[in-house]
Amino acid sequence: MSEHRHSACPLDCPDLCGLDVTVENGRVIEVDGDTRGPITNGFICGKVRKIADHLYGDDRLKKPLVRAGAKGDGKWREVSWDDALGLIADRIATIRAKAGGEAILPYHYGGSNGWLTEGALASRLFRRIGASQLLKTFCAAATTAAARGLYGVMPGVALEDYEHSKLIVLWGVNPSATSIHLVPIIERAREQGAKLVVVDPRRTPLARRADLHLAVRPGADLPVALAVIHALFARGFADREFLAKHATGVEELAIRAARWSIADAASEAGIEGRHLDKFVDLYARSTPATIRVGWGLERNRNGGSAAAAILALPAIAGKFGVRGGGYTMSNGDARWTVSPETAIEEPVPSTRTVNMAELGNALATLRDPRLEMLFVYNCNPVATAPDQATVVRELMRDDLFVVVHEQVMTDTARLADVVLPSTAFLEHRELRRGYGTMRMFDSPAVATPVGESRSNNQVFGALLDKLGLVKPGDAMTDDELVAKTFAASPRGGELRTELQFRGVAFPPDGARPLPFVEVFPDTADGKLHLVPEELDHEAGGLYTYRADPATQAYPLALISPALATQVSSMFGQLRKAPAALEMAPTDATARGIDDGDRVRIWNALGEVHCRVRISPDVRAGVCVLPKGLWRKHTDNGFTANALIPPTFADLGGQAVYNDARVEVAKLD
Ligand SMILES: Nc1nc2c(c(=O)[nH]1)N[C@H]1C(S)=C(S)[C@@H](COP(=O)(O)OP(=O)(O)OC[C@H]3O[C@@H](n4cnc5c(=O)[nH]c(N)nc54)[C@H](O)[C@@H]3O)O[C@H]1N2
Ligand SMILES: Nc1nc2c(c(=O)[nH]1)N[C@H]1C(S)=C(S)[C@@H](COP(=O)(O)OP(=O)(O)OC[C@H]3O[C@@H](n4cnc5c(=O)[nH]c(N)nc54)[C@H](O)[C@@H]3O)O[C@H]1N2
Ligand code: SF4
Ligand SMILES: [Mo]
Repeated sequence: MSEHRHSACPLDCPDLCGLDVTVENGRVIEVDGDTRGPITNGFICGKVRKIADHLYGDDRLKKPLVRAGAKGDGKWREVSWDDALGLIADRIATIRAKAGGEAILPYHYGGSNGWLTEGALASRLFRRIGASQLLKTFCAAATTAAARGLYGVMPGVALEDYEHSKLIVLWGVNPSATSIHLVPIIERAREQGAKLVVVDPRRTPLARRADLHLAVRPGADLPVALAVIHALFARGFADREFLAKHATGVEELAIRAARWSIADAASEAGIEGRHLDKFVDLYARSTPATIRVGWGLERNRNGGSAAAAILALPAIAGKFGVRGGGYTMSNGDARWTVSPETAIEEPVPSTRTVNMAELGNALATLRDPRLEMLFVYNCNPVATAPDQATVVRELMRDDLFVVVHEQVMTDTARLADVVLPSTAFLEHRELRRGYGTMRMFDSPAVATPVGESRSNNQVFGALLDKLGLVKPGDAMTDDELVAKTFAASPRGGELRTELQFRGVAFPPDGARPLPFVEVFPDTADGKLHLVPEELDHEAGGLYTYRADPATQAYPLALISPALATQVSSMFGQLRKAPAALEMAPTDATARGIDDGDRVRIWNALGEVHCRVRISPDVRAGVCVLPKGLWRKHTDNGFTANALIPPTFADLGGQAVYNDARVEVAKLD
């Protein structure tokens, strides 16, 4: 007997789809989109439509495993949960007694982005044992710092409101792969006469159809945005009235932007000045105009300042105040008034913080104490962290105890001492608010967990218990954690009722709040700060351009955009096709490389061997190797991440995935 159940997709994707799941005897048979919220409108991506391949595939972990051979050689012994957790609890206790809690580092990122799996009991456990803390910088650290610095916590233009725009700017974002439900909305807007501008080093599917494509050099968005700001001021397009009422730092920004003429910025970005002029004109004259700020542009040395300059544009040009006008960054900043933090019930200790983007270095060099245990959950750092060669080498260190809680045997799990099988989102309850669409879902478990897999809160709850760290009154189960979260907020009861009866809830300002009409910056003075002091200090001069790091030895910029078929590295086990480096025809010819050749891509950090695909869609000087590939997808077991420096952007400690510089040569 099959039955239909409602759920929601908590994967790291802006769309946050409501799902209609067909289940038979506890097994997922079919998944499709539902119609409980706007946008999804009954259809979803292929990744989740085919999630049964992930849930029930050969790579799914079913039992706790303990390493039985040398690190990474693939020999495992199946053990009971009690033995596995006992082993881990003993190790935690011994390390704490000998070296202190800071010798333990929890290592985690989005996994599935829900509130119940992202923090909750894991946060409580690692706080109570005084572990080192992780600064989460893989993604959105620079853009969030910029957005919060300028606007505080303020939601931007709702994705569904793009339909009302007359100009849509996609800046460092590729919705055709990463937010597919925005594409039909953009298409509807275009049918109603909207123009489309794409700023991206690649000719993405939407760039191909755009009215204007600015194929900037990676990392050159800052001069481009500053030149536009300068031109808006100089050509009388600045909305002085709006700025006087709502902004601070106007003159200071104008002075800093004046450093960049259209000609200089165009030359730095490798685009034509007349195209940038056209952009200024289009942007100034179109209303409503909105900018979808993506994440491709933040992942370089200038990423924070670039995001800040782009986010300043709608204020300078007076684009707020109408439906479909402004910008969209993360709509996770909708004012939910509830926070999962309230259920953790343990304050953040004053232990040291480790930036996750330098995992390899931290393992190699941190002392007093040295890191002795890494506990990985919701994350696959071997495939997703920078400086992969160092990460791999350090994870294989004999005196490091590595625990990985995972759904499938990932490249990271392979290097673990203990692997714990994790449930997937249809197998556990999840509470999740969107960072694209402004809605929240409470999705119950709809399928039977595969094998002996357990949810994050089951695992971390059991460890708290084994270590004697449970306190009276602690919420311990998913249901208790949800109840506590809502009970702590004045609006919690209302939200809970909405979720219970409609299955979906919207923020108090609604799902489409109008910036500067219904929602305003929540900064101390309610204004937007164009040159916020904290950011200026952190960046060592906000809006200061750091030059392209290319050298004669490593002249090509390597970027690694998202694949349509995966979410970062997730679902990579299902990918059969080997990796291919995309290169511009001129760069290939200059190196005597033909389409399909095997090549070596290298820099001082490492090298990757794979095939090459010559593509007219990549601008000269840039090559592309997607994010999230697994080691099996290349000829030498290293991916783009082996070439990415463990350095940071100018804000937020952000990882700089799109700042690698490399050389490429034909192999054999
Ligand atoms: N299918 C799918 N969906 C996803 C994901 C996925 O992996 N697969 N990942 C999810 C996650 S974790 C995130 S963060 C989002 C990311 O969503 P996006 O921001 O759309 O993703 P990216 O592909 O990383 O980058 C977008 C574009 O930036 C361009 N780019 C690279 N460097 C620069 C630069 O310096 N300047 C400019 N202007 N553009 C640049 C790339 O060519 C790319 O087309 O998507 C989410 N959705
Ligand atoms: N080269 C390159 N690398 C990049 C980027 C890039 O642009 N270029 N972008 C970065 C970006 S944007 C991001 S967001 C990061 C993402 O990097 P990661 O956080 O490592 O994300 P994923 O690759 O999705 O891996 C998440 C893992 O969590 C597991 N998981 C899912 N749900 C659960 C759960 O409930 N419990 C447990 N225990 N595990 C679960 C999944 O099976 C998956 O293996 O990657 C970054 N890496
Ligand atoms: S990954 Fe994105 S598009 Fe696919 S089902 Fe989930 S929310 Fe929807
Ligand atoms: Mo991300």
